[in-house]
Amino acid sequence: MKYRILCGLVGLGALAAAAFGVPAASAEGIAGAPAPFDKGGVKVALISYISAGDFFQAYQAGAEKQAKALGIDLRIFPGRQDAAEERDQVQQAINLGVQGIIIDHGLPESLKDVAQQAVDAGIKVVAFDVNLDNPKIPQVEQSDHELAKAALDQALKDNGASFNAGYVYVAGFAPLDRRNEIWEEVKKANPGIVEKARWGVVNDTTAASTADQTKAALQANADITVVFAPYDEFARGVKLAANEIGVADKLKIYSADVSTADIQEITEPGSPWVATAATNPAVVGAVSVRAVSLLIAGQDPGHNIVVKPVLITQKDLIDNAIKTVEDLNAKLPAFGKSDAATAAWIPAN
Ligand code: SR1
Repeated sequence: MKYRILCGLVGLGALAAAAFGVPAASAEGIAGAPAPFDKGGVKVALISYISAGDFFQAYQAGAEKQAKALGIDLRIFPGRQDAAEERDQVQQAINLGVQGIIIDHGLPESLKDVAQQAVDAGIKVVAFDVNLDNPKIPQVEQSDHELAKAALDQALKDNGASFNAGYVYVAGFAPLDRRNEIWEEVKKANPGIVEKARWGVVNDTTAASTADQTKAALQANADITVVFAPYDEFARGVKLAANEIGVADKLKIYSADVSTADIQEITEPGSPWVATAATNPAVVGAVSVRAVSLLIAGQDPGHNIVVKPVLITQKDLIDNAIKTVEDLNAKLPAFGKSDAATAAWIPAN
């Protein structure tokens, strides 16, 4: 009897939601959605290369929220910066019989063939920030060119076209490689920008390891006044080092990404971290789930799915009393939402 009442309530909820134009997910599926979402029970794997850090945690949270709204059983495979393990996880997901796989970052050479195996098994695959070079696999990205341009335009605005720079970069990560293309273009267009030192590391303690490297780089190049650190873990490391060696007042840091903890670091008195260009990573996670869901439903999300970044300056944050990512969502609608990979049957989250 209890079971019947519960079913009745779920059914009424779905009807009410549909009446207001918002489909609702339940264990039985979404009323009016295409198969298999009309019946529910869709399984998707989210396989990450990196899980630590604010960006990746928020990305995962956004993916989980959107999956829940779609009634998806989302299996999360934690990323430990281990290419062999990530590859193995793709094979595990194939064996689990999932209908969709989201591959979040990673090294293309260790993933291309297993991703193709998944496609051959009829599994729909979407890649975020890893170029799998496969026409069947849509690519989600944050428009890294635009993101780097926005941060570097602000650096030029604040510092003029001649300055000594430090640059934090690790080759081989698609978003960092795309941001690097813009850094190279900007240097070429502005010969007064001199890259005095380049450093960087991506590991399970990226900020702390970057801080160690930054201390050495800044001590050896006391004339660096600008650091381009286009990943928030890099920027945190540079800021930590600048504070520890007492040069924060002579330095300006331009970065990518934002989180509530980053906003606190950017707005604290005397912070050298003056601007960042960013998307809301939770929105990117939601877009990734929507893209794979469209594929599973036999619909086309497009091959290049782009979430647009916004420029966030220290001054804007302070002037507008923005303290959290939720404040940013409220003040900047373009940051809090994306219309990428949407459809009338997909519930907003
Ligand atoms: C190691 S790659 C780090 C970047 O991935 C995502 O694109 C985030 O924006 C982050 O900066």
